[in-house]
Amino acid sequence: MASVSDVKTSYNLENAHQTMKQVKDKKRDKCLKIGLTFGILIGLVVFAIVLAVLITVMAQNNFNSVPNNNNNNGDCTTSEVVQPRVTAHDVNTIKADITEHIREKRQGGSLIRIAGFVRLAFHDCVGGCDGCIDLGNGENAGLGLYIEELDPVYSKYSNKLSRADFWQLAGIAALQESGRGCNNCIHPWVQFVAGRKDCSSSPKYDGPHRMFPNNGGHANIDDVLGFFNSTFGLSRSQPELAVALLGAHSLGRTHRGASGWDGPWDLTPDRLDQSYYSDMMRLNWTEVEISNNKHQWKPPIGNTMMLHADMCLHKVISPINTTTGQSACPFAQLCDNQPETSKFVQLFADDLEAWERNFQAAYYKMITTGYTNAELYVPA
Ligand code: HEM
Ligand SMILES: *[C@@H]1O[C@H](CO)[C@@H](O)[C@H](O)[C@H]1NC(C)=O
Ligand SMILES: *[C@@H]1O[C@H](CO)[C@@H](O)[C@H](O)[C@H]1NC(C)=O
Ligand SMILES: *[C@@H]1O[C@H](CO)[C@@H](O)[C@H](O)[C@H]1NC(C)=O
Ligand SMILES: [Ca+2]
Repeated sequence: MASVSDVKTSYNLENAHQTMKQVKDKKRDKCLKIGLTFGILIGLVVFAIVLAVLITVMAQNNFNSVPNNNNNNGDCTTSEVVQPRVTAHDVNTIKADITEHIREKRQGGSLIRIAGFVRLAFHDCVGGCDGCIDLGNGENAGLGLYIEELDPVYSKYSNKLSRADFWQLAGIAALQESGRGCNNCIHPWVQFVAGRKDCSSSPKYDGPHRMFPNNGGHANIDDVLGFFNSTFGLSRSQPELAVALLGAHSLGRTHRGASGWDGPWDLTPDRLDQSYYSDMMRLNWTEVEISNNKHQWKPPIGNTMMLHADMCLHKVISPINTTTGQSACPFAQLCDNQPETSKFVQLFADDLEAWERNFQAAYYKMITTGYTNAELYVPA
């Protein structure tokens, strides 16, 4: 649309230039006949009149072209939208329904679905948030249960929003629930925007394999920061965004039956508190092999853990043996601090507000992956 109006404008300008040239030529003839002084006077008057006419015409053209433009835009948008817009009222209803589901599934007082829904929201946005998860990809192991459980809830609202939007709303509802009544938690305020489109096989996915940073569990700092840069546009020159987002591991746990790793990152798996960062800094972590070619980090006491992808934010643990997954520096206290990111692990362990701010920004980038601002809308 912009190019059409640009062409129109330059066409008018060209006409104007040509008219101006003709006027100037006429003026020169008169000058020769009547004499220099009188000629200049007449010329100035004619020039002023023509200029006034030109300005009026051009102003009118501009005035006309603006509403035309808007009408065209309006037509395009209307013809593209298939799904009716979800309203703010709908969003509140659906979110309350999801929250009720999270509370129903609590186990031993812990709201274990909070972590599951946040992980689902993350994984759906790898390759663009599209309501589709490839359960044949080992990186997605364990997500099938959450998808199955959420589907009866989604089917109540499938005429109002895409599954991709619904999963992101579930992630936001989970984040909100994790902060309820928690003073030492972040309370990230993430604007829910709608307008995502499901892939045709939703909730299954049958397109080309999507890459995760895990690299068979051998991830190092370049894998992790490179992944967040290329997948979610979290710039490598602002590693604090990646460090803040990975703090989502303050929620949930790894499962032997899913990824094969074992244990939670901290002792508060339904709370987005700073333990993930402070434990990483404070505890005497040692690398252990928990099964063939699978290594994780363990503290002296307790069953918590860190993946290589977590520990590499704080310590230089590379090179990691690509066959065994073993770190070249298996005692974290003896490893160098990671020069790019360790300072942000420290910052977020100390400063709740700084973590919240960076988490919020990074999370919003994640959940809008694959869409332009024009394709998404804030429900009204
Ligand atoms: C370098 C990037 C990442 C790696 C290598 C990674 C790896 C993993 C692994 C191996 C698990 C365990 C899965 C299982 O066995 O059940 C897991 C769980 C989880 N991840 Fe990540 N993750 C990454 C980034 C993220 C991000 C960006 C988020 C969210 C913003 C996230 C949120 C979670 C949550 C909440 C869980 C717990 C799920 C549950 O308790 O069921 N992760 N992650
Ligand atoms: C970060 O992502 C941009 C855009 O995809 C890419 O051009 C650039 O090479 C990436 N940088 C790194 C260090 O991965
Ligand atoms: C940390 O753990 C290692 C390995 O278990 C041990 O040798 C070392 O003494 C511990 N360091 C401290 C300060 O406890
Ligand atoms: C990786 O570990 C295997 C088994 O211990 C060993 O044979 C190999 O040399 C190691 N590779 C590197 C690059 O250190
Ligand atoms: Ca926690």
